[in-house]
Amino acid sequence: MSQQPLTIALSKGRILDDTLPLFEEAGIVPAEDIKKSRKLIFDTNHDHIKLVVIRATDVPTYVQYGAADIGVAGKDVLMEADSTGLYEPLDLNIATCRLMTAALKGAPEPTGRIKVASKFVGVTKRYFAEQGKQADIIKLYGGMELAPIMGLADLIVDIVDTGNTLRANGLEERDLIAPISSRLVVGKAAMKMKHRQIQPIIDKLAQAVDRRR
Ligand code: PRT
Ligand code: MG
Repeated sequence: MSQQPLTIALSKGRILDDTLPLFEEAGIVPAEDIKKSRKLIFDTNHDHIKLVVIRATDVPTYVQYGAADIGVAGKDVLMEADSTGLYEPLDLNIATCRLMTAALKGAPEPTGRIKVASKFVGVTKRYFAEQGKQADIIKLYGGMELAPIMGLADLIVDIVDTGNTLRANGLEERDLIAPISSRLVVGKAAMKMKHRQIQPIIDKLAQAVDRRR
């Protein structure tokens, strides 16, 4: 029986660096060097599997609308996205980091109405609401570390890995919001319609993740 075509959406940037070796271990290899190409769509060693390489924040959208069947995205992006049309069957345990609050080193814990700068507006709003704290969320698109220095915000919510970026800017970690890693996501419609194709891919990736533990 012939295989239905399958599209996998990969997050470009730092997640891609960890994704490609894992996919190779699971037997899915792009037909050309993705990092040396400006193309966005790639054939693979499987006739029926294509890869698309897109902005991390766009991956849930492609998978949710069924334009891609499977995706790889950071948990931070998934927490911020509306992921009602998605299953999240596998933690790939790659691109690991932490979603944290941070403040100027030594600054007192802010009280009253707190100003928080982040690009993760939805997650930040929910987090402070759960804490029972009043917070004004200020949306930024990058360089969050600058906000407390410039007096724009008391706290930031950002991704931390080694902590070097915070330290270099005179900031320190405060509270852990969530440990982050990249996840395999599958569209709910795709899971139903293409289960026979998709399940073996989930299984192979799960084995590759296990072998690394
Ligand atoms: O950069 P751009 O705006 O184009 O896109 P992007 O930021 O969405 O993509 P990219 O390639 O930066 O990848 C982001 C994804 O990688 C996130 O969604 C996380 O799931 C994951 N990830 C893992 C990280 C980090 N580690 C990480 N360290 N994303 C960002 N960082 C940044 C962080 O924002 C901070 O500026 O690295 C800095 C902190 O690192 P340390 O080591 O100094 O603490
Ligand atoms: Mg980035």
